[in-house]
Amino acid sequence: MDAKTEKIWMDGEFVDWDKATIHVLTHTLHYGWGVFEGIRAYHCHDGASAVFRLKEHVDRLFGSCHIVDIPIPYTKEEITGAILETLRVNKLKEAYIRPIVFIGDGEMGIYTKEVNSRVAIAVWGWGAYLGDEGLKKGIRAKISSFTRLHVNGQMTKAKVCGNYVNSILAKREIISAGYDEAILLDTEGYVSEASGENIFIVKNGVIKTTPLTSILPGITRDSVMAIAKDKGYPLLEERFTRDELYLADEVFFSGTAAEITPVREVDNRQIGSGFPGAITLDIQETFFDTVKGRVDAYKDWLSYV
Ligand code: PPE
Repeated sequence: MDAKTEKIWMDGEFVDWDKATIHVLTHTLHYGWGVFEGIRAYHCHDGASAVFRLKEHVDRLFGSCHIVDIPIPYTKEEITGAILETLRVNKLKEAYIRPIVFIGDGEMGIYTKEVNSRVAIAVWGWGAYLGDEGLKKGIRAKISSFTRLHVNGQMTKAKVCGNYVNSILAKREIISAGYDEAILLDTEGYVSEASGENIFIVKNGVIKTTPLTSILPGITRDSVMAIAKDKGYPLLEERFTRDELYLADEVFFSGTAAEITPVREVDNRQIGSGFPGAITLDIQETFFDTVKGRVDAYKDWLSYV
C-alpha cells in the first residue's frame, strides 16, 4: 500500500480515512463471513482515468454475496456509482479499489437472525503486486503443501473473506522458503491457482488455463482468454498436472493486483528459457495497452472516471 488516501465510502457516506473504523464485535472479523472485490483504475494514455471491467467486478461482488447468502443493501448501480465517486473524491487517477461487504456488530454466534450487512469502499495506490522486476523478468513460484479449497467445502467462485486463510497459509509458507508466489493444487492433485492469481501455461504454442472448477473466476483471466483468442492463439480450458507445469515453455499468472506476471521458475525448475516467453510478453503488452485505453477493440472494458 503506497499511502493512505483521504476518504473511504462507508455505508453510503464518505468518512475520513482515519475514522473508517469498526467495532471489535464485527461479525465478519470473527467468522470471515464477508465478501470483497479487488479492482484497478488506470491512468490512461490520454490523461483520463478508467476503471478496468467495473461491471464484471460489481457483478462478481453481487454473485459472491448470493453464493454465501449475504444480503447487500444497495443496487449494482449504487455500488458502481460509489466506486467511481470514491476515486473522484480522492482525486486518484490510478488506484486499487477494495469494496467489502461485511456483517456489522450485533449478535455474535455462527447463526445470526439479523444480518446487519455493511459496505465499505477504499481506494489506494498499489504498485506492481509481485514487484516491478517480477513483471519484467518473471518470478519464482513454488507449489504449496496446502491444498486449494474443496469445491464443496468453501465456495471458490465467491471472493469470500474467510477463503483467504487458505491463500495466506500457502503464501506465508513459500515466502519463508524464499520464493515469490505459491501455486496450489486442487483436492485431486491437479494445478488449481496461485494464492491470489489464476494460472496459464503455454506448450508448443497452445495456451492452457485451469477450468473454473476450483478457482476464483478471475476477470483478468477472462480478459487474457479474450485477448489470446483474438490474437489467434489456440487456448484450452483444461486441467493439467504439476509435471505439465514443469515442462511448459511459458507460465504466467493473471490477477487484478498481479496483472500479468511471468513465472520463470517453479519448484526450482527453470521454465522454458528462464525468461518471460514470447506469448506471455505479447499478451502482457496488449493487456497494459488495453487498461490504458490504447486498444479500441477493448474500449468497452473501461469505465471512465
Ligand atoms: N484467484 C484468487 C484466489 C484471487 O484472489 C484472485 C485475485 C484471482 C484469482 C484473480 O482474479 P481477478 O483479480 O478477477 O483477475 N486476487 C485479488 C487479491 C489480492 C490481494 O492480495 O488482496 C486481486 O488481485 O485483487
